[in-house]
Amino acid sequence: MTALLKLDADPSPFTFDPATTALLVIDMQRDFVEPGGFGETLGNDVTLLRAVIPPLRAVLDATRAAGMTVIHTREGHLPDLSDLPPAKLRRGTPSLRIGDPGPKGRILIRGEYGHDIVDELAPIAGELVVDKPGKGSFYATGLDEVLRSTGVTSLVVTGVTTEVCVHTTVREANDRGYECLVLADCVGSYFPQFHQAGLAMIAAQGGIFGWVAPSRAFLAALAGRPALPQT
Ligand code: C5J
Repeated sequence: MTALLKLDADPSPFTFDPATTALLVIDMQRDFVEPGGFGETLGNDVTLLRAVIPPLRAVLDATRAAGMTVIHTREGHLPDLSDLPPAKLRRGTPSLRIGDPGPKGRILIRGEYGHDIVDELAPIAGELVVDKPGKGSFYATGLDEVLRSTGVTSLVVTGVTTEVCVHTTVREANDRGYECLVLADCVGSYFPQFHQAGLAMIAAQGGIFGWVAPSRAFLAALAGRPALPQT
């Protein structure tokens, strides 16, 4: 039996069945949100991304309590760099390149401390962690097969960064037929203007890539109550 829930979203109400909806938590890794990691080597102020952690933690708690599927992703590369395209390695002028030793271990390398998910959002037993070499969560991973085999048709998308890995993933998911709701305060960017534009692009043209809503609307829908107005 389906139990459809509905919430106010941009550009139109979003309807979902918790049984066929997964929470996707994208790349909430120390490498992106803490000093000394990949994000900082690119010259970014990583403190901007930490605002995402408290609302995302509340969403994580609620989806776990509701028994929904939770999937985490991590961007990174094998220690021998065999899955790292030379173009990605050469790109830009970072202070440290992917694979170089940094204060939190080798930059963006699987198994290193910096590559793992921050303590506040650490996966619990039973939650899938998808390791991905690219920006999109579907490229060179088994994510699509996992979602299809478990009957997931909708994604609640969170994580970092809005215009890079979140956007790439939403576009990939949309092309594969998934309905994506992006929680505006649970995604973040080093560039506030890109964050705003990224969200607007998702909901524009009647929801060309999906829907956007604040996490309070999603939490209220899960709890079966009207969303509180924003304070
Ligand atoms: C980036 C990501 N920004 N997770 N990765 O390189 O968005």
